Amino acid sequence: LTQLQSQRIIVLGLGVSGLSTVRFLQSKNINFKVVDSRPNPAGSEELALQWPHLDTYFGDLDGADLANCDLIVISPGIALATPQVQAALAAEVEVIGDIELFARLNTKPVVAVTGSNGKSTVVTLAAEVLEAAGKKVALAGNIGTPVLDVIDENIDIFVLELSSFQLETTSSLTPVSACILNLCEDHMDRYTGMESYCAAKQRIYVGAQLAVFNVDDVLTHPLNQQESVSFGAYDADFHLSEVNTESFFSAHSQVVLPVSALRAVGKHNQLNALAVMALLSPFTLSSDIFHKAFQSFQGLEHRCQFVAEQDGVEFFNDSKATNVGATISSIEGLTRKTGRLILIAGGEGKGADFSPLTQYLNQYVAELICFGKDAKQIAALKDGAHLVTCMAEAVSLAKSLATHHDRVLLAPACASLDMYPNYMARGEEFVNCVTGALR
Ligand code: UMA
Ligand code: ADP
Repeated sequence: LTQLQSQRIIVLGLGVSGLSTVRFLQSKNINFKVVDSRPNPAGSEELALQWPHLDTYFGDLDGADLANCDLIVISPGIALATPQVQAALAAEVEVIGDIELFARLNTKPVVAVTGSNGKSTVVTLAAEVLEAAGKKVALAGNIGTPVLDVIDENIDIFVLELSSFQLETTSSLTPVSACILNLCEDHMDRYTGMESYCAAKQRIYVGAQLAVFNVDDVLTHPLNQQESVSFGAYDADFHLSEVNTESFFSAHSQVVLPVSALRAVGKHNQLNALAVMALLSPFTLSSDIFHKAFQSFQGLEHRCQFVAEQDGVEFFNDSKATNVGATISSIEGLTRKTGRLILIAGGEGKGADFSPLTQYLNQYVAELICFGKDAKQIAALKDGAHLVTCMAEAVSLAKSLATHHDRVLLAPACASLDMYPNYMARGEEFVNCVTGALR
């Protein structure tokens, strides 16, 4: 803190994390300037209301003089490759994120999770298990609550969801355990390819006391020699096993608790549960505690969530399926012996290659309905796909195509930002279109 007090600091980006950095630095009486490339950034109203006298610069970063300071606390939404940020780095300005600031100041244990899919589910379940064990837990990071908002709270353990963007600017985190759940193409508009995306994710293991990796996803395996445990369906430290036709979550070949204890459905959630057990292994919790938390955890909103049933047709909202991998796991999770699957997809594809979807669209999806910016690219993968212009049309068409025992799934494989403020708004519109028309 003393060092921060003597530095010329720029808080770059005024969204949720920028505002939180402002709040934190203000509370410590540290001086700084706020910069955002947008003329009217998300947090500007709150800033004007609470701290009208702060030094600010909003607009083209060319005029922001980023190279003329000691430290930039950058928001995750701004790429390090931004030319003005590169110029600052070349001028030996230190550029860190809010997670790095947190890591330098925090003294409490941290459990950290990254991956392409399942992060929010895993951190939430992990936090609930720790709470069931009587711990005071703060759940923060990419999930929504910025870490600096909770750093001063009376907490036993921090459970952090970390994005690749956040990891790029973090180097001092020393988690008790850290996990990369899985890796599939995402955010290809920010990375030059899978290699640089994976390299950002691998940073989570660097200071970790225990690396938790997915045995079936080689990209998640730690690159360096370090203490590690694996999770996965079969040949892993934390795995599934069958005893007298019943499935169990097991650790090192010892049965821990029945899979039926987990209320959240789908094979991917069983893997998420195994990841939680592996991540929390350093805390030596009893199986009763896992049992209790697994039973009460219902899964998160907008993730493969059951919405309604009408005339024997079930509707599921997986608006959070914002990349190809998530949509594939959703299709697999909802494929059953009876009835057909009708998929609604499309939106902002973030430069992704959709071709891995082809096999799943043709094998498991009976009708494909697409809308949004990159709809045509997805529709092109399946003969007879339908193109519509909005959610209301998509749901209405899905209803007219569906018959008894069919399932209608919103799993867009795309971000929502071409048409909605966020994936929640998209999921809510789906739910409204489904239930509104049901009345
Ligand atoms: N932006 C500008 N100019 C700026 C600053 C930001 O145009 O000067 C734009 C960014 O390009 C981006 C948007 O503003 O489109 C928001 O960026 P931000 O860095 O201001 O975001 P915050 O509001 O601070 O929220 C961030 C995370 N957002 C991103 O990484 C884009 C939130 O994750 C996170 O919950 C929050 O910090 C608290 O830690 C959201 C997210 O979409 C949920 N994450 C991505 C994902 O999960 O796929 C990585
Ligand atoms: P994240 O925070 O990484 O985006 P979420 O828990 O919010 O992860 O889930 C995002 C999407 O990924 C949802 O569509 C969900 O159904 C799917 N999903 C969850 N866990 C997994 C997993 N282990 N593997 C693949 N997909 C998953």
